Amino acid sequence: MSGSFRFVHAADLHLDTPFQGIAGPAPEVGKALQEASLQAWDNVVALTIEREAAFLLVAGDVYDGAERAMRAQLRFVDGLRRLDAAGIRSFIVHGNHDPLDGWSAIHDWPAGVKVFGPAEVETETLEVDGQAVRVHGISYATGDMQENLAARFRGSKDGSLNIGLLHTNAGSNAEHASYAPCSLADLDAAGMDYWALGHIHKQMFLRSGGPWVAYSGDTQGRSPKPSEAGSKGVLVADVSGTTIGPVEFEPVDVVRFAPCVVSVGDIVDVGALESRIVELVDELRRGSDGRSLLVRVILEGRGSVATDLRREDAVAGLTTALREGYAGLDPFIWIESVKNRARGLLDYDALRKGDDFRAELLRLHDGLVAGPDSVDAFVAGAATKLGDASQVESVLRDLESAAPADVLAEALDLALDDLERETDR
Ligand SMILES: [Mn+2]
Repeated sequence: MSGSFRFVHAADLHLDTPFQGIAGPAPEVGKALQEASLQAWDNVVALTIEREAAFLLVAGDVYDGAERAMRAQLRFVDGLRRLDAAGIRSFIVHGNHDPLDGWSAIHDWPAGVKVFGPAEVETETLEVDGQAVRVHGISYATGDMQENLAARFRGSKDGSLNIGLLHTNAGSNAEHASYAPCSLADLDAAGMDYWALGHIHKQMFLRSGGPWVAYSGDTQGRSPKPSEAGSKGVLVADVSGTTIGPVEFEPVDVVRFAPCVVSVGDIVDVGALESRIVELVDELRRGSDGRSLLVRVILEGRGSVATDLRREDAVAGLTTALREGYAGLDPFIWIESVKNRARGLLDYDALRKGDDFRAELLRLHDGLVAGPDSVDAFVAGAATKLGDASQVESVLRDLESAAPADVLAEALDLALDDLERETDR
């Protein structure tokens, strides 16, 4: 049928980004990281051509800083040239990391490229396979954009497909800085069929149709933070007439940040811990689409092994041993760091014999679990003392599925942990 095509939505390329929070990488890892954002961009271009997309949308933060490294600019325009040569148009807006008042070494863009200006929402109209498509966009003039730019967008109700291209914090996501803030209602009201958004680095759909409101996320993870971990890529949207869908995620990243959480509860010694970590990292490798991995190992829970891990240089030694085990692999695996949050086993009986607050807490706990009715009375009493019963109730609602004794045991553990930490100081 006519009007069948696809487009690719990318954002937050952060070309030539400096990598944050990476503990002393090996030289080959450092080199790979330096290239990663640029290679991810090359992957975006290759994927767009391979999937025969009609156009590419880039929703801001092409560059990481106003300085805009020369090689990042050259690599970007190189990619756009390849797209143009393949007859694929590119639509670009700039965001808070790469506002239009930054230095640009490129003044002459390939013919098929549209860089939206900052003064007003501009509209580009094209025809793809007999379907009229209008791409609306606006760039940030300066980095500190506080205006609700989404409110300025207006779609055409003439049978055309309307796409909005914007760098924004939609729905006030508290984990990200608030630039060009707007609400989901603002986006709904604009008359778009698809909102290609940038700024939030985690891929997410705020709406899946009517209209689509999508963040493609960044193209290459940049740190071990949760929003930067896991696969990174672009969205590929299939269109038929004015209907969009499916919209699918495709990874384009080169190096992937992967958290590896290890519960030390049943681990007998450091040797067994190392084996367990290797097993978990193997699992991560199998699910990594052939990408190189930067693994942050997080040790959690209570176990006897925590005592040995507390010895000087124990964690550093474990880190080195793991790194040596993965040396020379391609794609590489680099143990970024080992975070030791494991806690020692508590000898409840010994604590009960004491005369400190921990002993008192244990006696309170023991009394409560002895009689099921007393748990309810305790919760009611605690709610009164806290002065805001709803707080306690809402916590309990979250825990509804858990048995009261388990909840109490968990609370006891947390409290004893805090007290232990106080004693350590
Ligand atoms: Mn960004």
